Amino acid sequence: SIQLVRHEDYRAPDYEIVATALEFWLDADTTEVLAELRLRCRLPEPPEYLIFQGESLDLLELRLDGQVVGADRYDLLDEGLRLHHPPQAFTLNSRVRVHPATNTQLSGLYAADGVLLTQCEAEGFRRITYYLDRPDCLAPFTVTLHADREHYPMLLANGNLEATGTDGQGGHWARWHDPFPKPSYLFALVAGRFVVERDHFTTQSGRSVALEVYVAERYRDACQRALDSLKRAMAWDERVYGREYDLERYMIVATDSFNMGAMENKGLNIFNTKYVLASPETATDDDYLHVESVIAHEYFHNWTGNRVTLRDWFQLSLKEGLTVFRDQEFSADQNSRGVQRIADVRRLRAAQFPEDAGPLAHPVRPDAYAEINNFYTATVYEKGAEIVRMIHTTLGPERFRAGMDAYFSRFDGQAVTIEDFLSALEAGSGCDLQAFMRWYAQAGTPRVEAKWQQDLETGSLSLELSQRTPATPGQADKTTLPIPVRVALLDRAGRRQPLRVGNDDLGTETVLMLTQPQQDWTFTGLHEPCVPSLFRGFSAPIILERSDAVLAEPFLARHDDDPFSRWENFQALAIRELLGYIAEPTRALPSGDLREAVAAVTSQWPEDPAFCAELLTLPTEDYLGEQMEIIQVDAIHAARESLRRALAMVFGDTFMAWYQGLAGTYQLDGLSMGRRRLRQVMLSYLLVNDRLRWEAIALARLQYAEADNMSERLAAYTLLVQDIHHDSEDLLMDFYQTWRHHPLVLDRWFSTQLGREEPATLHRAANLLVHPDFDWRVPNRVRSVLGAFAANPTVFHAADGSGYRFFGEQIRHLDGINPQTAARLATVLSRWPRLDAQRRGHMQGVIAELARKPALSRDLAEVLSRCQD
Ligand code: DPP
Ligand code: ZN
Repeated sequence: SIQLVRHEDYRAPDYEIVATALEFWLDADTTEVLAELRLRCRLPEPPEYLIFQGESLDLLELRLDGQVVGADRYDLLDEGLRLHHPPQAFTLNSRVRVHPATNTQLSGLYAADGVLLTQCEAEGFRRITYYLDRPDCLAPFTVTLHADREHYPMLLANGNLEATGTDGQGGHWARWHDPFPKPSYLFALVAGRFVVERDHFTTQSGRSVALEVYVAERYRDACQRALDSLKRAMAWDERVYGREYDLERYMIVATDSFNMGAMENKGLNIFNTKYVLASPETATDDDYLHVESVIAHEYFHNWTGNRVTLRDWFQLSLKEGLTVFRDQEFSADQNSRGVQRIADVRRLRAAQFPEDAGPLAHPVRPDAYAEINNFYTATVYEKGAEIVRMIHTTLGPERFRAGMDAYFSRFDGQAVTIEDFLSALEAGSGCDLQAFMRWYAQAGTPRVEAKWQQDLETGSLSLELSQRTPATPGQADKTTLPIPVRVALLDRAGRRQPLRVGNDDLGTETVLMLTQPQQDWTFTGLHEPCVPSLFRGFSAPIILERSDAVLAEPFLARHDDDPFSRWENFQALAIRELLGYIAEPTRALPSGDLREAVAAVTSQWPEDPAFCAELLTLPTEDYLGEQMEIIQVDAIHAARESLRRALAMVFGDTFMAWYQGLAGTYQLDGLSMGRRRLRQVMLSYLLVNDRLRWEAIALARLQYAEADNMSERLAAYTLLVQDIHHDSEDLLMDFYQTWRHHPLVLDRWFSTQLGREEPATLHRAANLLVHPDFDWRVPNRVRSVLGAFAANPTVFHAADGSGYRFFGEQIRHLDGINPQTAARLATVLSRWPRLDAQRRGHMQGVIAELARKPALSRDLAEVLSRCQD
């Protein structure tokens, strides 16, 4: 069985590393690494042995205080090097060899596109040298890089550049020093040939910071968005948190070969090109938004993650949940707060709610793991961000800020826990937050039930809320949670009413704290009929069950003044309509409530097109599936298509008028982006309107051909290519010919065609895997095929199991190349408990067969084993 690391087994390290000096002789085939570690025992007596983690290292030499260490003094184990009888204080020198060109895991030091670079989080540093590779072991690093000047003209590492020189015979070197003690997971080096786009930022205290983005020559013109976003993020963190950047320069390096989105290495971020590059010709509006938020996210880590780091990997959400919350708030301030919140909740519901409801459910702070890479999950990130948001909502911005100030001043330079975080927030804010610890410890999405009653005579309205959290694997019994409920009461015209409870005047919007299994509140002075608007802004990551849904939703979908809540109720109407249709497919669509809600939107020109686009986008098939005990894959697809068609028929003329009227020149402000998004929604409806379809196809083809930006081009392209009644082979060819040399756009060529919901897509996927431009070593490309395939409900969930089997075979192959990416993709196999009996059997069969294979990675083995529990 699989060996687990457990939270309860945490022990502080026996030794600290006082200073780390590394010297690299870089070469793609064989790189030599010399490490000099100055160690000091933290115990009164040194222990019997000390283990340095190491993986896939060829040890050439080992010295202790200058003396060669005899073979009897150490052992090489699977996990690393065990040194016997370590002295109280000593210097260890090791010389090892590593092989970047054959490192297809993309963890440790690897070669990609002629560049040498590193990824160390979570445990990649041990693939570079023997080390105490744990986040609570902090040291200042000095790093000297030697390389051939022709192939690797630029040599980068963390911190400040101290010296450079030549080595003779075409070699050169550079020495970097990072004065801020850091754990090894934040180490980075990069060697290669780049163009550098530069800018600078003057901090609040007047220091000038050099900003540098390193990209391959062909990407030279696509760096402006990243630099702008970075400067805005730096200014925002000063304004909102008082946090200033601390080194002389901030470097960002872009690579096409990266497992994650990006990595916050101190002073030297390494980014997946997907989240750095943006030009109108190649990037969509969503890409622009993603670049902004990921650039900000990695920047914000400089304080939440780097300056204050983690004691152990169980605390991962301490930096990730907090930093996601920070980047969401940054984006909300840059763009539309309401639309941002809707997007964040969509993501939470698409990825985290299903995770929390299935075999992979785990607390935001897990209790145990086999492979920590498997815990970079939606739960740790997105639900973790929701917990921080609830604390923020509870404290209000000023007290939250005071708490964060206390957190930074107490723990700067330390490796800490989630308890430390809460205690600092308590000290700074003066509020008791202990109950929030339960949100970190308890898995599962709580259900909140709402009931209310109004007495017009006495003018009182009583609201009763109750909570329960369903059992999850390994956690049968659940406790009550502190749940902030942002609430308003709306009269028939949608006006907010004053909130009075007892003698307290709470304004027209307030936050109630639900801390008991059941609680009620009585509001007074309400002589007009009211409807409660609950969980405004999605004030807690729960599922709301309201007893008055049939009455409240149509009203709130039209009148709620909270944009999230209005959208939420609009979605609820659509969901009710779709589930009703699945139960009774002869029913006419759209029914009165939804039709009226849409009519209310379409009766006026869309002043806020981005928000209108959100309202008029139907819930995804996945989200509909989440609403059902057993996911009826085919019925959901059929119902959603029918409703789309029905809405298109009723509102076709308005949709056409909007499509035409919303056209405008390409700009990158929020209004222009919103227009483009709404036009895309309009076009998608027009294509399923029988009367307007031919005109719509012509318009889509024209939009594809004439757009001067990728947002509009890709929107039209995707709709046409995914329309299974339309022959788009000519578009596929044209798109390929135009973009074959641009990897990020070519990824779209791969993924878009796999969105066609027809059986032939299985065959298409198999062909794409042997396409000359397919590369198993590049995660973006792999995801553009396997990820897109698994997201296609019709093909992946084919009733005969062919989709699962095909997918399983590819995962098996990928596991031999890149276990981290294979394990991540394999998590879709956790969906079986909610499938019908036939599909469930097929999916379980694929899991069992995969799990039996020899030589599985620890990553994949753990995911499969948890899927089988
Ligand atoms: N690079 C990942 C992130 O920033 C892990 N730290 O979320
Ligand atoms: Zn992060």
